Amino acid sequence: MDRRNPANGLLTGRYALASVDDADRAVAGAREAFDSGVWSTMASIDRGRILLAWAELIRLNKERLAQIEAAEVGKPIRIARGDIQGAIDLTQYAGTLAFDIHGDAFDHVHGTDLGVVLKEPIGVVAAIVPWNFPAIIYSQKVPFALAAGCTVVVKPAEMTPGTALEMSRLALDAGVPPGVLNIITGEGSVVGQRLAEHPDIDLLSFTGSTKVSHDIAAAASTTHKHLSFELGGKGATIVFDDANLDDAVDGVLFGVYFNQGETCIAGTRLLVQDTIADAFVAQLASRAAELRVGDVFDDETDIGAMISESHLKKVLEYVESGTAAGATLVTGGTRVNVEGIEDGLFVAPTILDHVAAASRVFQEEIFGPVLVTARFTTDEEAISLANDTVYGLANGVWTKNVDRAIRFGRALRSGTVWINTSNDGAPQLPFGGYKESGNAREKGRAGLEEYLVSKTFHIHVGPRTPFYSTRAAVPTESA
Ligand code: TAP
Repeated sequence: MDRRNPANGLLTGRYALASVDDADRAVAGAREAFDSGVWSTMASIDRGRILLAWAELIRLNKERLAQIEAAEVGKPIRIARGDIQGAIDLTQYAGTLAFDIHGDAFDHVHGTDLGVVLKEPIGVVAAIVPWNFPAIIYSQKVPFALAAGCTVVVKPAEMTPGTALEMSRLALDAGVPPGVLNIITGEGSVVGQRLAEHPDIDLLSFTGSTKVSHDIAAAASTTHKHLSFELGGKGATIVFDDANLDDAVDGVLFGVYFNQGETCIAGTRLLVQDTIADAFVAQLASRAAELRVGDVFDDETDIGAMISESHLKKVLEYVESGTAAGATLVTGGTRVNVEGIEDGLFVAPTILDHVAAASRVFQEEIFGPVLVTARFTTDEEAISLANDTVYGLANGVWTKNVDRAIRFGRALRSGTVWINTSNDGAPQLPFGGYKESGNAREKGRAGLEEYLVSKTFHIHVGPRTPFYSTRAAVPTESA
C-alpha cells in the first residue's frame, strides 16, 4: 500500500499489506522466541543494557525518524522531533526499569513460613498502535514489554508504519535477538482482528478508538488474554478568573492545537469562568488566528494536516453540527488552502463558543483543531460540566488558589489532571484513563507492571503440624 503525506500529497512510503497468515507467522515466531527463554530468562540487567543501546541508536537516527514521522502523519517537524526525543526518553527509562525488576518476600507467613512472590513476563504481547503519535505510542508499549522479558508482535496504524519499522530494525541492531520483536504492517480489520482472536497472545495492548476497543474485546472473548486499552478522550480545561491568564491562554492553545488537535489528551473543551469569559475567548481567538498552518517541514509551522481526506470532512462536519446546535463560530471552521501546496488537508484553528453541554461537539471526540467553549459560574458547575462525558483521560485546571486546585484534582474523573499546565507528561509518570478512556496504565513503573505477572512460592519452614489427627487404629472384629 502507498502512503502519501497528507500535508502535500507526495508519496512517502510503500508498505506490505500483511495477511492473516503473516500475522500467524509473526505470532508463532514470538511464541517460539518466548518459550526458548532467549529473552525471557536473560538477566534483566542485560535486557536493560540492550534497551539503552537501542535508545542510543534511535538518538543517532533522530532527524531521519522525525522526517518520516512528519511526512507520514502530516505533523509539523518541530513536533515530530519532540516525538522522537520522547521515544528515546521512554526507551531509556524502560531500560533502567529492567535493572530493577523484582518480586516481593513475606517472611512472617503463619509465623515461620516464607512467601516469595515472583514477577514473571506475561508472555507474548500484541501491540496495536494508532496513527497520531506512531513513535511515542510504540515506545510506551514495546520497550516496556521487552524490559519485562516479553516477546512482541507490533501492528502499527496502516497509514503510519514508517517509524515503527525503522525503530524495530534498530532494536535488532542493538542486540534484541531475532524473533523477539516482530512487526506486521496492514489493515486493522484483518491483521489487528487476527491478533485479537489469536489464542497464543497472552496480552493485547491497544491504543486507539473506544469503538475499535469494543470490537477487539469481542474478538478476544473466546480467549483469556489480558486486554490493556488506552482509548479516546474529551478533555476539559477549566480556567478561573484567579489564574495567570496569559499563561492560561498559551496553555489552552497548546492543549487543543498541539498536533493539530489529533491528540487523545487534547483539552478540546474549554470551561471558562463567566467573569472573564468574553475577554478570554477574544484573546484566544486572536492568538489562534496567528498560528501558522501549512508546510510541515518548515520549523515555524504550528499546525499540520489532517491524517486523511475523510477525517478532514468529519472534522468540518462536526463544526457544522456545532453551529447548527446553536454554538457561535468565533474563528476558523474552514479548510485552509496554503499557497504553493496543492494537496494539503489543512483545517484552520477553530473556536466554537456558547456550546451546549448536550451537543455532539461537546460530547464526542472531534480529533481536530477545534476548541468548544462553555461558561460556568460556580466550582460545582465546573466540576459537573467537566465530568459530563463518557471519557476520562486528562483534564486541566488553571487557578492560583491551591485549595481549589487540589479539590479539582481530586474531583475530576480522569487518569491525569494538569494544574497550571497542559498536554504535559514524563516517562516516569503513569498515564491512562478512567471510564471509556480505557483501563491501561502506561509509562512509569505501572507501565512495566502491565507486562509482568506474579507467581507465588509458599515455602513451609519446620515440622508439619498435621491437619488430620493420627488416631489409634480401630480394632476389627476378627482381631
Ligand atoms: P483506531 O481506528 O481505533 O485504530 C487504532 C489501531 O487499531 C490501528 O492500528 C488500526 O489499524 C487498528 N484496528 C482497526 N480496526 C481493528 C480491529 N477490528 N481489530 C484490531 N485492530 C484494529 O484509532 P485511530 O483512528 O488510529 O486513532 C485515533 C484514536 O486513538 C482516537 O480515538 C484517540 O483518542 C485514540 N488515541 C488514544 C491514545 C491514548 S494513549 N489513550 C493515544 C492516541 C490515540 P488501521 O490503521 O489499519 O485501521
